[in-house]
Amino acid sequence: MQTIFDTIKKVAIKIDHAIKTEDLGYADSENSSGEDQLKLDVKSDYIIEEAFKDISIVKSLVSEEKEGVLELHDEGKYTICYDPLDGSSLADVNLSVGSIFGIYEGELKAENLVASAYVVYGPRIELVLATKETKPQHYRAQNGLFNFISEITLNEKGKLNAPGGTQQNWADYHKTFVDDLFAQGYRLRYSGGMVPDLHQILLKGGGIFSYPGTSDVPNGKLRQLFEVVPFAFLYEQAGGQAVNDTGMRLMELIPSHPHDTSPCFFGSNYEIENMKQAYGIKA
Ligand code: P6P
Repeated sequence: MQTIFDTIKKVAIKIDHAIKTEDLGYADSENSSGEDQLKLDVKSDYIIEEAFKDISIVKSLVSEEKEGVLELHDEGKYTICYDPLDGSSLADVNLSVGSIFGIYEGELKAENLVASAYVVYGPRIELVLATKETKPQHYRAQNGLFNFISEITLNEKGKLNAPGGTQQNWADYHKTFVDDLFAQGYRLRYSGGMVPDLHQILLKGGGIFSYPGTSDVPNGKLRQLFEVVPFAFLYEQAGGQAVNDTGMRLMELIPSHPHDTSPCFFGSNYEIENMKQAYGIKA
């Protein structure tokens, strides 16, 4: 696993350089979800694929930017599902973006995730990773090297509220849930970038990020294998919870297609219990 983590560190430095030096324009292509691709999306995906293609323990790759599974090594042990540059359109307004990696062993379902990592490209390059044996480990890059900062633990209750999705399409009970937290004094922290938004809650001790099913997107927008499950793993390892709109653990998801999405709630225990109550979910 260390080889995979070391490769992610190398990839992070290269993608950060690309963000800071290359064209922010659109490529003349779409990803498998039909979204226009930025040249940076394509470049970041290429950097990651090139980095992992010669690592024999990597069986295959699944990218948000490509359809299907890229088989690499028959004798490999791990499949890496990744979003090479999540929230990439934020780069052209100089907001933070990120890369997300889910490392799976065996069938591509949440319970088979054995490690997770994400990189935040912001004022600094930061990396958070965890295995089943560790709490999330926070690193910060300096002069191209990643220095360990601390282990991450979520408080029982936080102060930050990151409500995603188009508000006019929220269910009434979801709006009540969100507004109730603000009435309790929670601070709005939402940039439209999943990685920096979830990173902030982890580093600031807690709160909740929600991207619910909505009338226009009933199954939510965020992809299970390379966005939702890797963060669900990290939030649970940090002592928090990660559930869908029925209260099911996101770590029990079984996607039927690599690009399946899910409504998702990541947060400290107090806020997730608030959500379950607002959604009428029996404890
Ligand atoms: P909305 C970025 O496009 C992304 O996939 C995530 O990074 C982010 O959390 C979400 O979409 C934002 O979506 O609908 O709030 O703009």
